[in-house]
Amino acid sequence: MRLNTRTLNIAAALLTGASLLSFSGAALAGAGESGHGHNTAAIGEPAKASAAKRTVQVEMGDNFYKPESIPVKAGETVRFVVKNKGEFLHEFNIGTAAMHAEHQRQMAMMMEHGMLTATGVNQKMMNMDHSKMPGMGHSMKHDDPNSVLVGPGETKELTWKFTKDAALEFACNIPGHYESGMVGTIDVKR
Ligand SMILES: [Cu+2]
Repeated sequence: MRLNTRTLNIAAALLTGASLLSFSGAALAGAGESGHGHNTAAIGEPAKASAAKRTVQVEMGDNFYKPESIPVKAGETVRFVVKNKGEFLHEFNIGTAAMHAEHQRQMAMMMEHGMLTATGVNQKMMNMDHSKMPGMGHSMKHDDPNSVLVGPGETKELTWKFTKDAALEFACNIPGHYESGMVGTIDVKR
């Protein structure tokens, strides 16, 4: 385990002030929902690919999406086929701007603890018990139903049912990527 001074300093910096309150609050809230850190009911629900009448192809690069906006209808089930043409690991995550901000903090932790690298997922580190690490619950895993992590050259799928009107975003929450443009809009309208 890598617990040098730098790790601790960065963890401490991440956990100061307001972020400490919101991070531990979210971790507690997440503990009751079968290990998932997010309450996804507000944005819709995961669905089977066979339930989708529409497929949207999404291309990811370093660091952008094509297309940059995807309009959907409330009640529609959409199958997203996400191809990573870049050289780095990227995420396709459906959520509100607030959910992405929260997820960015978690992914910064996963990166810092070696669970994620610039090019992939370290399954051994991801499966370790992280309960002794500052700010990390033992259920800290990248297993959110509204997200896929796609390695360089890989293609993955995510099928989502959008239940009600909402201004959502698809985003990559790997540290630095959202800020450099890996975010697009999903307008859900009746
Ligand atoms: Cu990315």
